[in-house]
Amino acid sequence: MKVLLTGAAGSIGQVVTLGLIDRGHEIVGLDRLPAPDGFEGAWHTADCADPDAVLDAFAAQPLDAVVHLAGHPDEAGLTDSLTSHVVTTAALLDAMLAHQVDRIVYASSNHAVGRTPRRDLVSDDALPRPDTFYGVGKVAAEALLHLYADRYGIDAVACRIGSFLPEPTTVRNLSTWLSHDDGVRMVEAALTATAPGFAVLYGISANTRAWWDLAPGRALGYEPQDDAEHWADRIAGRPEDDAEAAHVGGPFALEQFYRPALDRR
Ligand code: 15L
Repeated sequence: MKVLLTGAAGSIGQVVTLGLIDRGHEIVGLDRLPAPDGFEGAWHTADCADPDAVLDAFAAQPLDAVVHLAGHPDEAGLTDSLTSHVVTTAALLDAMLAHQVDRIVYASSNHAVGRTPRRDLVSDDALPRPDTFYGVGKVAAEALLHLYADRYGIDAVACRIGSFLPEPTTVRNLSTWLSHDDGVRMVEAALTATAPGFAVLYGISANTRAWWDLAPGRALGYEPQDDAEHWADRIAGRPEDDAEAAHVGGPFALEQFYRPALDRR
């Protein structure tokens, strides 16, 4: 498939770009930053929050699908979070309609349900329960994807990613880890699943201590191969581990992240 991949210069973007190219896909990169050294495909240096720049990128070549990974990966004020996650998604969805592109894979986050108390496995029928304004942005972006799926028949898979890291480094990561290889498997499954409509999957590896249900992902063809448990003996406990295990969003659900929604002069 020929895929427009936003955030292609970022930490997830670079890994997913290489992984999809290895699997025979063609990547058109889009990022506010220039292409990383060694990237040889088409590249658009642009901000996804700018609808005209996004339309220009779509007009430059035909596309089969979009993988939307761009966005500030951390907590911020509400206005910035809405721009980073919702406005960017809106610009892409409108450009998709204008250019008859009908598949988008979205990098949502576990923080869309992060304030869910840690008890049972959380599945795709969990109510939105963000732990931060970052999480609110992800919930709202998912809602927009759902609206476009219902109105226009777009296929939109929201991947609620756990902790995308080379290896797990904390006790929480033993539950939340998404390995680089599984991250590529997840995106490819979401790109190629037959007629998913709007769907949610949890982007974690096949962790023995998983906090989220892998069944929705498996139904779309995502078969994770790695397990954070392999690192368990090497991970030292920290005083904050218990607090981080109270809610599935871990540290983002703690009081240290409380802040006013709007920045004031
Ligand atoms: C995320 O969605 C964030 O982008 C990342 O910074 C981590 O906080 C990760 O979730 C996580 O929960 O470990």
